[in-house]
Amino acid sequence: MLIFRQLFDPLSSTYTYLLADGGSGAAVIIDPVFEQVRRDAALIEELGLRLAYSLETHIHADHVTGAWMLKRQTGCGIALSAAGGAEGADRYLVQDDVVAFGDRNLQVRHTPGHTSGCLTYVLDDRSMAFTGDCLFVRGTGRTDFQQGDPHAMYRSIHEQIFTLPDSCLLYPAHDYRGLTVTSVREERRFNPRLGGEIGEGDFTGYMKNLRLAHPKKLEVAVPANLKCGQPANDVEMTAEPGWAALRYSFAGIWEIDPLGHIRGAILIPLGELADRVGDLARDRPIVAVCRAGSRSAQATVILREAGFGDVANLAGGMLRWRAEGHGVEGGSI
Ligand SMILES: N[C@@H](CCC(=O)N[C@@H](CS)C(=O)NCC(=O)O)C(=O)O
Ligand SMILES: [Fe+2]
Repeated sequence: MLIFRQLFDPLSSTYTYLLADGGSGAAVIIDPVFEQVRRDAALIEELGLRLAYSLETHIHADHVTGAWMLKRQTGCGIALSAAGGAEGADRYLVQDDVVAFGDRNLQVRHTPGHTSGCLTYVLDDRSMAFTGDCLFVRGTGRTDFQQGDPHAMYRSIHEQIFTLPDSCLLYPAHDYRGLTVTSVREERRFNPRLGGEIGEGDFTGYMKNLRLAHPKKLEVAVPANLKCGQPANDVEMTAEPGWAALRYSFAGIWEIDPLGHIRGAILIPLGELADRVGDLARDRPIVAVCRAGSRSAQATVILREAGFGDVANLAGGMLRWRAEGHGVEGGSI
C-alpha cells in the first residue's frame, strides 16, 4: 500500500509530498520547506515511517529547502539533480535513475526549462508524477531566471510529461490559487500556455512576456539551496525549547512524555483557564495535564495566547501517566 500526503507551506505556496511504502515504512519526501521541517518530521514519526531520501525537484528561488535539516533530524539521504550545481547531497540524479523506498520507487526524468536542473519524479506504476516547477495546474513555472529556457520547457513537458498515461495525476511544486492536482489528460487539453494545438513559438512568446517580479527571497534562498538548505550559522536553526525533552506533534502541540511524578499541580478546569491565568507563575515552564491529553492540549493554546512561553502538553494525560506506573501525589489532580 502506498502512503501519500500533500503538505502545504502557505508563505511560499509550496507543496511538499510525502510518499511511503506502507509495508516497510520506507519513505521519501519531495521538496520539504525549511520552516515546515518540524511539522513534516512530526508526521513522519507519527505515521511510523523511516525517511530514506529527501528529494528536490530543483534549486528553489523562493524558499529554503528543509533537506539538510531533515537529514540532521532523521538521518535521511539528500538526492537532487546532478545538473543543479548543489553541493552536500548524498546522491546526484540523472535521467532514468530510480529512487527506491521499500518496494516502491520513483523514476527520474530530466525536465529542464524553469531551471537547467529541474527533475520530474514518476511513481513506479505511472499513476502519479511530481512535476516541480515545470508543469503547474493550468500553468507552468517561469523561465526568466536560473538558466530558464522556454524552448527547453516546451520540449520537457511534451516529451517527458505529456508522454505519461492520460490518467497519470500530476502534482506541482506550487500553486498560487490553491489548486492541488491535475492529470496528463487535462493539461494536454486545457493548459492555456501549451495545451491543445499551441505550438512552441506561441509558448515561448507567452513566456517571454510574463513580466513577473523576482521572488522576494531569491538572494537568500538560492545560495542556501545550493548547499541543500544548510543554514549559514547554527543559531538560526535551533529555536527548539530547551527547558524539557519536548516533542512537537503534527497537530501543532508541544508535548512532554510522563516524567516520573507530578508535584505542585494546580487544578484549573479548561473553561476557567482564560480567566485564571493570573493564578499561574510566569517565571516557570507549565505542563498542562488532563484525563487523556486532549483538553490539556487546548489549555496549551490558551496559555500561549495569554503570553506564556514555555508551555507543553502531557501526552496521553493521566491515563498514560497511570498506565506507565507513575505515582499520583495526594489524588488532587
Ligand atoms: N511572489 C513570489 C514569486 C514566486 C515565483 O516566482 N515562483 C516561481 C517558482 S519558484 C514561478 O515559477 N512562478 C510562476 C508564477 O508565479 O506564475 C515570491 O516572491 O516568492
Ligand atoms: Fe522554482
